[in-house]
Amino acid sequence: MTNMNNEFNIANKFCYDGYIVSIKPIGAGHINKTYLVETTKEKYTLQLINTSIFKDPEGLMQNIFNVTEFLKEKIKSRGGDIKRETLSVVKTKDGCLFYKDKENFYWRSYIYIDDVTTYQEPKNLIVTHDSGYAFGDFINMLSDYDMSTLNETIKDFHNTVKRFNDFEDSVKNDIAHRTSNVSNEIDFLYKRFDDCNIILDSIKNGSIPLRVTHNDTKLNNLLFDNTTDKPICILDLDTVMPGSLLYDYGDALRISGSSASEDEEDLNKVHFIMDNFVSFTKGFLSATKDSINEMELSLLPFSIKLITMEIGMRFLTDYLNNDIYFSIHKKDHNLFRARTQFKLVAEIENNLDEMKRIVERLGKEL
Ligand code: GN1
Ligand code: MG
Repeated sequence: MTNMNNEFNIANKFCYDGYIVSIKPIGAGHINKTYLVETTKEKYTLQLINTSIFKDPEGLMQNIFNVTEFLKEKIKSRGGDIKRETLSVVKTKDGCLFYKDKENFYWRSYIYIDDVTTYQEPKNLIVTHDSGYAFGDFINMLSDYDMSTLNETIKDFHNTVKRFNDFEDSVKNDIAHRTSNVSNEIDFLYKRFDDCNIILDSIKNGSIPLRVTHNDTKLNNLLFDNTTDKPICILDLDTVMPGSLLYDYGDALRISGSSASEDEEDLNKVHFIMDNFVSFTKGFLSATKDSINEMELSLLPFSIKLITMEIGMRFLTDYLNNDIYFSIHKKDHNLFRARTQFKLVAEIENNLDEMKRIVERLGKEL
């Protein structure tokens, strides 16, 4: 623990059961830094909130606390286990939802959920189906949560047009002198500009409702119980905000529909798997069948393409901006990530008509 003195002092500010025995870095997120803290009695997660991205950490923690308390009531009424089926915020010894250190860094802590597995890539069709159900069920559970009380933790998070403008700026500014390496990728996005406003327009004209959504439905944000191999808990509630069901569905299939990891360098290994699409969609629809509307249903296939393009665009923008947003672990990491996304977009486009037919058929079976 010699290098962890700072983390040890921070962890000591939280209201933990027992004495701290170890602290070690864990997690695969691109944004916040995460540690596992073990005490003589319990395990906890300690997280440094990335405040260059989350500008209002206090509003963010208030969201998470309120949402998890709300979820606990729902879980209790279903007879579930509130300690395993949602996050539990651990307050500081002063009763605060976060600890602000001397350098104005914000820290938070949760009870660690043990005996679980996370998947970076879809493991099999059952896991894929169950992931679809879990993300749909999350939206259901929050369907009567008062969205006007939520702080917007990142403005315009899934505003694809705004993301495109940011991308255009990064091309114009070219601060890292990288545009010449990526002219194909830049053209790829310019050709698809017209896609960017389709979901936004439908939200504006009211044909797609705003709902309380997760907004970051990566497969590795789901915890699977080791005994049952069923998803039990959804993590990473930083971006729970009003949004569209389509963002959660599309973003999840960006990962759960892919044959390779998000940063696979060998594009020959990257494919959109139609069987995964079918299984995930069946799971998602079995959870959302009573609330999804016709317009949402018809845009499900397109949403996978749109969100995959949006995230790829964000990776490329960050590459052009000299890698200031997503953590990178090797040279050109953001470029590899962008390329896998664009490969998936191209494959989804080729399959789009068939995907629409499948969703139409599944819709009739609801
Ligand atoms: C970030 O933190 P993590 O890895 O769950 C990002 C998501 C991206 C994702 C791409 C707040 O999520 O929007 O889809 O990376 N989160 C934020 O892997 O920007
Ligand atoms: Mg996240």
